[in-house]
Amino acid sequence: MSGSEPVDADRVAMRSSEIPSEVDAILQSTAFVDIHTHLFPASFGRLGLSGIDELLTYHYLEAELFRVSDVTPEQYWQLAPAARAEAIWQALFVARAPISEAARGVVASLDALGLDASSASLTPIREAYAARSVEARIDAALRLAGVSEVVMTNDPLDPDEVACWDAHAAPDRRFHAALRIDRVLNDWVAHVPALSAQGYRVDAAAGGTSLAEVRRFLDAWIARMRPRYMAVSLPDTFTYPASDVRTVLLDGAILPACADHRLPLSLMIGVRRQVNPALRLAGDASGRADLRALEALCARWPQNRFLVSVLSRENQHELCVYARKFANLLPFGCWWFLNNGSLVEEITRMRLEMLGTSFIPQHSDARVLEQLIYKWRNTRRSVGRVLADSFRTMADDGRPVTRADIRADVERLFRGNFERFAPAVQP
Ligand code: RAT
Ligand code: ZN
Repeated sequence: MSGSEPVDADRVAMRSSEIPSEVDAILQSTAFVDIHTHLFPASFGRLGLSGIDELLTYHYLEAELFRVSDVTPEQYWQLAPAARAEAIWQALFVARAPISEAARGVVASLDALGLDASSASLTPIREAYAARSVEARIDAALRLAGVSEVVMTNDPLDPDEVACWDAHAAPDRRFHAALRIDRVLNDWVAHVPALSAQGYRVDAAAGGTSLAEVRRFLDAWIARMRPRYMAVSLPDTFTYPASDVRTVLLDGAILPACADHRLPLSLMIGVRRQVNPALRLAGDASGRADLRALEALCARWPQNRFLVSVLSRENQHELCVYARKFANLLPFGCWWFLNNGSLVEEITRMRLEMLGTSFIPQHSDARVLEQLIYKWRNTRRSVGRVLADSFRTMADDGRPVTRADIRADVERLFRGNFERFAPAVQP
């Protein structure tokens, strides 16, 4: 709907039959904030992935290749990247219909970009991509995805990424930073040398000056990146409090830094890293976590805010229950193996029933720029169905629905909740 319509049209009670199309129209015309991606602006050079070869060699599709083809992971990794893309194209798009969620996504993105997804050869698609600048690709992907801003994943211990910050890569106002601390929290001992190399006096036991130095490290990177939140992905075995280095670091450095800088901590819980290392990035799985750890964090750190996504379907209900207990907890997204239409509908329906609109339904987790297009198209489709059902049920129960109601709720879910929970902090 356009903003030029008379204001009262927004306040008129709608007929029940009008609700689904109105929800769709409002979802289409609202620009979303994508709160977790692995994307980068053009100034970050080769860290930012885009194009057909990158779309095809996405780890979701690599996992699917090994299910249908005789090629072994070992043989696959011997291939040059273009040949890997070729193998996936032939196996998953030419030899059979691309019916899985990840394969269909490539088709949807190509189609939206005006490219022929039924071509047996990748050559015309590669040529069309090559003709577009990175800047033009970013503009097109954001526009077609209906996304105005994305949040990156910024790792201060990744040498390639540090090089970009050192070179003062030009900021792009559409790309917000998120300070990712997996290496510190999940693999402390292995990363002590990297912290030392950046000038911080830390030791493997996290004793002595270590906590003060981690705090100095975080303060320095917060000043450089100006992140919207700090973030970590955690295993299904995550416990808190525990007698481990992770608890020492959380209590002694991470959570105090979040509190002082008024930054939420994003916890993505439930990944079982490298259950099949031969598959590399595709080798991670998911596991059910004990969310009492989350209860302890929310209760012990009431001044801190936690953005939380859980990877296991079985943890979703508990997450909603905890969100009802703790206002400093904001559930977000249907992450990774849950980003499928059926599960997004199920999870979003439950969240709406239990939390109203006080959650963030989805993030894209895009690693390749053009994935934004299909991931957000899918989200609009799934969430649209659930929202329309919820509004119709409310109208049946006696509270008429107006366009203003729908507009306000869509804005909350896909922009406002994030803006309020993780506001840009002024320097
Ligand atoms: O969704 C993914 O691509 C995963 O591999 C991870 O990147 C996950 O989203 C994460 O941020 O740890
Ligand atoms: Zn991610």
